[in-house]
Amino acid sequence: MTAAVSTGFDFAAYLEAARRQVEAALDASLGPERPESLREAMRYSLLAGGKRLRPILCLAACELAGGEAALAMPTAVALEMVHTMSLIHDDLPAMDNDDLRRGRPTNHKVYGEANAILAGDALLTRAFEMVALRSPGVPAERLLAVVAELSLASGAPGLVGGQVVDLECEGKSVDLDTLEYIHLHKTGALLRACVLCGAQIAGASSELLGALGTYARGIGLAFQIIDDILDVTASSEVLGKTAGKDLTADKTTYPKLLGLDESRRRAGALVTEAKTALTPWSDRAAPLLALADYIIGRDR
Ligand code: GRG
Repeated sequence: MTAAVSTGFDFAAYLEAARRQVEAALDASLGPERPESLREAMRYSLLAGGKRLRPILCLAACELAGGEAALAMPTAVALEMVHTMSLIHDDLPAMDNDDLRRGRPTNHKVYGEANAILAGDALLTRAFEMVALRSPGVPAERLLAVVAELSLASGAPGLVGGQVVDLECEGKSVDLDTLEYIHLHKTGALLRACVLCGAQIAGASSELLGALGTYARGIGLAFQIIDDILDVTASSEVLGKTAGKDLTADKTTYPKLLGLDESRRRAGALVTEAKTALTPWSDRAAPLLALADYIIGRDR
C-alpha cells in the first residue's frame, strides 16, 4: 500500500469497487440452468466470498495495457472459476481432506464427494465457455491467446503438475528448488495467467507481456510464502480455512526451511522485484503496484 499512498491512488476504494463488480459478474455467470443441483453446488463455492485477487489482477492488467476493464470481465470470471474449482478439488478427501473453506463447510461436506468433483469439473469447463462464448467485443485472436494461457495454467504445466508434486512430497524432506517448483506451478501459474490474460485482451505489446511475466513470478511466489506464514501465524477463524494444515500434513514450507523472518524478507524482496518490472509503465501501474503490496500485507 506504500505505492498507493505515494501516488495518491485510493487503493481501498479501488479494491472495494473492483470486488463489487466482480461479485456481480460471478453471480450473473451462473444463471438459471439445469440440473439445479449442479448449479447450486457450483454457486455455493463460487459465491462464497474470497479475496477475488485473481479476477482483480486480470482487470488491472487489462487497464494497464490500455484496455477497457469491462472487456476482460468474462475472462476475470473464468479465472475465478478455475481457482474455485482448484479449491474444491484440493479440499477433497483424496487430496488435502479439509472441511472448512472460505469460512464455510467445504463443497464435498455439503454436496457429497461425487457432486463436489462434478461441480469443480463444471466450473473448469464453464471457464473456457466464458472466454470462447461469452466475451463479446474481444477479437478472436486475443481470445485464442487467453484460452492458451488458461489451459497452460490449469493443466499439467500448471496447477495439476504443481499439485501432483506437492502431494508426492508430503512427508519427505524437500529442498528450496522443489518448493519453488511446487509454488510456481500450484499457485504462481494461475496468478501469471491472470495478468497475462488481462493484458492479452487489451492487445499488450511483447515488452509489456514480458514485464508482466516477471511481475507475476514475483507476486506468485510472494503470495505462497505469505500463505505458508499465515498457515502458522493466523487462526482458522480469520483465514476461513483450517490453520496449521501444513504442519499436520508434514509439508515443507518456506517458514520450515527458512524461518519466519527470512521468509518475510524473501517475500518482500520478491514483491520489490515484481514492482520494479513495471517501472516503464509506472504512470498507469498504481493498481498492480498496490496489489503487489496487498499480497504481502494481507492477514488472510
Ligand atoms: C482439476 C485442472 C484441475 C486442477 C486441480 C487441486 C489442484 C489441481 C490444484 C490445487 C491448487 C491449489 C488449491 C493451490 C493453492 C493456492 C492458494 C494459496 C489458494 C488460496 O488462495 P486465496 O488466498 O483464496 O486467494 P481466496 O479464498 O481468497 O480466493
